[in-house]
Amino acid sequence: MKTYSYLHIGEKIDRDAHVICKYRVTTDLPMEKAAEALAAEQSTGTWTGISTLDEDIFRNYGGKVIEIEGDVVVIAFPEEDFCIENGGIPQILSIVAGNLFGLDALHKIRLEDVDFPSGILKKYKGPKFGADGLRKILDRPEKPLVGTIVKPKIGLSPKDTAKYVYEAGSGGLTNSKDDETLVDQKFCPIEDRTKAIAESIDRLKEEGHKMVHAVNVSTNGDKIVQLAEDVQSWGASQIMVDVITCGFAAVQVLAEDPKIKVPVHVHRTMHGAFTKDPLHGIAMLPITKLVRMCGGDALHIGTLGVGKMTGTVEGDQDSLEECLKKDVRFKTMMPVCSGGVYPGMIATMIKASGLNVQIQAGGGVAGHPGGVRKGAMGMCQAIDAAFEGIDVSKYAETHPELRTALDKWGIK
Ligand code: RUB
Repeated sequence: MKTYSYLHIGEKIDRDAHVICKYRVTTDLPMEKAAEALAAEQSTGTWTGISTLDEDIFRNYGGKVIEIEGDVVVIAFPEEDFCIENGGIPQILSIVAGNLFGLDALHKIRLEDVDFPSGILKKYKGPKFGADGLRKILDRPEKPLVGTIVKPKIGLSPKDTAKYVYEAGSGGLTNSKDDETLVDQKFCPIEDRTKAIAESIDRLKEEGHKMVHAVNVSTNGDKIVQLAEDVQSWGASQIMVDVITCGFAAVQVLAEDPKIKVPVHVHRTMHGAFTKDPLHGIAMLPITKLVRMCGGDALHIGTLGVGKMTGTVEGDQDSLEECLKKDVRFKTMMPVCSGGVYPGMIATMIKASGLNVQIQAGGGVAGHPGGVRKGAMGMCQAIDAAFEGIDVSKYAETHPELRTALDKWGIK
């Protein structure tokens, strides 16, 4: 039986006719062998030679190992291996991030990056609003957006949730959102919550302050579009979806629904299962690319090394840059820094992120000794200090809400 080599190192390939994937591989095999096993499994091969593979199939559809550098392997998959209309991101992932994770010969493997050819990219629409659209809605052209996650995550009634949102907006926050575990529990039905929050946001608007609140519509595939449309009809100013638990297709179907006329906030709960190990899983960079293609308007990217969740400055910066890159066909997407955020870390965070971000705090607002409104003020003051380039302790001398926050949580 003829054997085929998937090694094409040094050969010229048309990068715009392939999906190019970069993997970090940990294995006892010689790296060439591991790379070949990977390219074979994800395209035209399997663990043994097969009588049904011929030259034409191999040439047209076989994955090509085009680079090996230390533990990094680059594989180019022909564009024809993908079917976007019927298949989409689920089918893309089955190739670039599929069986390969289970191959016993690879102790660990991490998808670090993926580049798509223009033929695939043009089948996606990207964000409807994006970072600029969100800024326009909020009338906040330059400063970082500043938000909160309503806390406690679960347990508040619709009325108390709406009160929290009103207090947060009165303190100056531009954004608030449901947490990932809240959807439609008995203690806080989504219809009542959305309507009550909409009233708070209308009241803030009458008082001259613009704010949006993302209502979590993460649910089963057969229900998500209807729920999002319902939530919008009840007055939601933004919707939220969990991309990992609901899937990329859920983000896409919401973003591309012509009836949905509010931005889509994308949370990433569960990502730590595959992003945390630097040698195994999937980096946030490919996730970010896919969410932007699918039309997320804002995406959690981490806190650039200062918050409560694991993450590195470099890794989060990669994701942030991918959200805001201009040389792609899609609108930019608002990077969201969230998870254990409090006012005393904002200067450090902004130094690493720049100003085009949404910074949000749950505990860092609701944990303020003066309550939600003062907690929101403390966050806004920390953002203002960083925006104006004033040392946070100095700024706190004339801003008591910030002073209280620094006294409680310190400076990082
Ligand atoms: C925020 C919170 C969010 C995290 C998720 O609450 O718990 O769900 O942002 O992390 P708090 P990530 O401000 O009280 O920590 O954004 O990294 O996905």
